[in-house]
Amino acid sequence: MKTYPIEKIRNVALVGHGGAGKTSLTEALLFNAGAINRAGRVEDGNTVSDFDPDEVGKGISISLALAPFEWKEHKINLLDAPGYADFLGDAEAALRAADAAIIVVSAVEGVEVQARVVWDICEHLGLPRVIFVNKLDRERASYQRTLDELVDVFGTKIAPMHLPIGEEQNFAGIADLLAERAYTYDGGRTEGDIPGELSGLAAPLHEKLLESIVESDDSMMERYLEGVEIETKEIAAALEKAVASGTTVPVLVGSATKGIGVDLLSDFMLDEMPSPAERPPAKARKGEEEVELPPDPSGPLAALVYKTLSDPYVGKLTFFRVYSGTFRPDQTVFNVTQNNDERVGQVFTMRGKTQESESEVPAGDIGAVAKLQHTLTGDTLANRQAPFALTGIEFPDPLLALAIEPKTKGDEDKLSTALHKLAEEDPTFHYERNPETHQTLIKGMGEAHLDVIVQRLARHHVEVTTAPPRVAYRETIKKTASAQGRHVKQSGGRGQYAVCSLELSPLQRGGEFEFQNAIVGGAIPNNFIPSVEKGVRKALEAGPLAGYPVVDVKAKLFDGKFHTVDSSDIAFQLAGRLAFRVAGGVAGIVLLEPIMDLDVMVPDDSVGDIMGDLSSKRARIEGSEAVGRGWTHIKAKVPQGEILRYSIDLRSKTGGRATFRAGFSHYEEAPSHVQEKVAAEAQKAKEEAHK
Ligand SMILES: Nc1nc2c(ncn2[C@@H]2O[C@H](COP(=O)(O)OP(=O)(O)OP(=O)(O)O)[C@@H](O)[C@H]2O)c(=O)[nH]1
Ligand SMILES: [Mg+2]
Repeated sequence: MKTYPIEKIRNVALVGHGGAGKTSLTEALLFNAGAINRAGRVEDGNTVSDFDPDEVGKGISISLALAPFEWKEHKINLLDAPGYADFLGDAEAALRAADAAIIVVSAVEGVEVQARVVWDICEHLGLPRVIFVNKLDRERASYQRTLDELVDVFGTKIAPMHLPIGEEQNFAGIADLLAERAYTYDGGRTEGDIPGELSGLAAPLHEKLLESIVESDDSMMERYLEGVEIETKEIAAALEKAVASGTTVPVLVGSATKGIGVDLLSDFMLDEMPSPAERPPAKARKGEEEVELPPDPSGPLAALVYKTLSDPYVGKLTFFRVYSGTFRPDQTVFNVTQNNDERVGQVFTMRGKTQESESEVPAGDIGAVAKLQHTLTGDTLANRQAPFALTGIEFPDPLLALAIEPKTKGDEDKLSTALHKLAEEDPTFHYERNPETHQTLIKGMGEAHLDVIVQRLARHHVEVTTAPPRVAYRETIKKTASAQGRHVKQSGGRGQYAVCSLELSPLQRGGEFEFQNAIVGGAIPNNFIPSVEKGVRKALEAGPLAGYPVVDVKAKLFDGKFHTVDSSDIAFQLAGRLAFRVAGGVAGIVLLEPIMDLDVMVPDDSVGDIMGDLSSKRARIEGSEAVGRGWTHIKAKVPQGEILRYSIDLRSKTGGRATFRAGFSHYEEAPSHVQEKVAAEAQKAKEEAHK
C-alpha cells in the first residue's frame, strides 16, 4: 500500500457488544472500497478479521484484527475488536491504538452491556466516537426504540445524523439529516429528496442536530439564533470539531450484510473523524521527565505495540502504532520498556492474515513486524538515543482460574513452553505454578477465554485436563500444649537416641513460625538444637488435619535428653517432628481459609440479588454505595473457596453486566463444616494415591 500523509490517515476501532455486526461491517467497508473482491460472511468463516481457527469454529471474534483500506485518497485502518466480554482486553488495545471509535449497536438487541463498557473506556481515553445502528434490515429491528435507548443510556451527546428509510425487510436506504438528502440502495445507490413520509420526522431532527453542532461554537450559535443561514461546509467543519472533542456523538444507521449505509460511513470517517494529526499529542516519559510527542514523521521514533500474534507461518507478529517518527525496515530499534535492542527485518501492513511489505510506516500509521525477540504488547519501540516510553495499555485483570495438567506424562516442559508463548500473545491470560497446592493454574477473563486457551494448547501439541483450582488452606493450633518426643532405638546395631520436649503456642495471624531455644544446663547439646528445629519445620510442611502447611505457631524447646554415642542429627530431627505431632494433637489443629477482598460493580437493579448471593457465600458485606448512572459498588470479604467460579455466577446473575475484582486479604479459621469437608477430601485423595 502506498504511504499516506498523516492528514489522510484514519485509525478507527470497531467496538460494541458481541454479535452486533463489527466483523460484518468491516467486511462490508472493505468490499465497498474495492479492497476485497467479495464480502465474506461470519457464518461461512471466510471474513478478513475472523481468520483464526477458534474464531471460525465459534463464529465470533476472539482477537482484534487490523483491516486497512483505501477510500477517496485516504487510508483507513480499521481495528475490528471482539465484543464478547471474555476478550475485552483486545477491545482495550484497539481503542488505545485508534484515534476514534465506531460503537456498533444492533437495532434488534439495542444497547447491550459491552456497548456501555466500551463507551466508558472511550470516555476514559477521551476518544471521539460515533454510533452505528446496524441490522436495520432484520426482523424486529427498530430505529426509534434503539435511539431512545441510546439517549437514555448515554445522554444528550447522542445526535441522530441518519434516519433509516423503511425498516426490517423494507429497509431500503438512508436519509441524511444534515445534508437533507436521501439515498436508496438497490444494487447501486440513488440520491434524491427525503421521502414525504419521513420529512415530518426529519425536519425537527435536522434542527436538533444543527443546535447540537453549533453549540460548540459561540459565534456560529449567535448567527444561528439570529436566523442567519449557515453554510453546509461551515457546519460540517463544526461537526468535525464537536465529534473530535466528544461533545457530539452522531448516530449513523445501516445494514452491514446488505451493504446499506456503508459508503456513507466511509465518507463520514474521512469528513468528520479526526486524523492522527488532529488528536492531542501522545504522552510519553523519558526517565522521570514527562513529555508530549507531536505526530511528526521526522521526529524521534515512538511506536506502541498494541497486539502480539503468533502466526503459524511467520511466527511472532508484532503490531504497532507509530506516534512519532517513522518506522523503517532493516534497522535496529530499541525497546524502551524491556531495555533491549530489537533487530527489525521487513515491515508489513496486515489485512487480516494477509501481509504486504511496506517501505516505511510514518507517524500516525499502523504496521507490523515479524520475529521480534523480547517485545511484548504494551511496549514502546524507539531509538536508543531518544528512548521515549509511551503510556502503556490498561488490560483487565483475569477473573477465573483453572488448574491444568498434561494428559501425557512427560509433557510438562512442552506445556510450560506453550503457556509462555500464549501469555506473551495475550496480556489478559496469566499462568502460574502454585507451590502450595502443586497445581499449574491458568487465569483468564472467563470460561470461554480459558476454553480458547486449552484449544490453543492443543494446537501447540499439548493436550491438558482441567480441574477447579485447589484452595491454599493452612492449618494452625488453637491453644498452648506441650509434649515429649522420644526417638529411641538401642537394640542391636548402631543405636539412636533423642528426646525433646516442646511447648507449642499459637501466634497471631500472619505470625508464620517461631522457634525458641529454652534449653538450660545442656539437656540437649547445642549442635543438636538446629536438628530439632529442622524436624519441627519438616512437620510444618504438611499438617495433620488435611496436609496443608501449618502456620502461626511458636515452638519452644524446653527440655530433652541425649546419649553421648547414640544421639545424632537425624535422631533429633525425628524426635522434634514427633514432639510437634503429639503436642499439636493436644493443642487442637484447625483449618485456616484464605479470605479475599471483593469489589463488585453491579447495576442498581440487581443489588438485592447479588447481596443475597454473597451472603449465601459466607461473605461479610463491608459497604455498598451508589456511584451514579445506575451502578452500585459493593465491598465484601469472602472466603476464596466460595468464589472460585464467581465470574460465571456473576455473569449469569446480571446478564454479564456486573464486574468484579478480588485480591487476597488474610487467613481466618474456617467453620467446622468446611474443615470436615476439606479433611474428608484430603483423606480420600490420600487413599486414592495409595491404590
Ligand atoms: N441481518 C443482518 N445480519 C447481520 C448484520 N450484521 C451482522 N449480521 C449477522 O450477525 C451475526 C454477528 O455478526 P458479526 O459481524 O460476527 O458480529 P461482531 O460484532 O463482529 O461479533 P463479535 O466479533 O463476536 O463481537 C452474524 O451472523 C452476521 O451475519 C446486518 O446488518 N443484518
Ligand atoms: Mg467480530
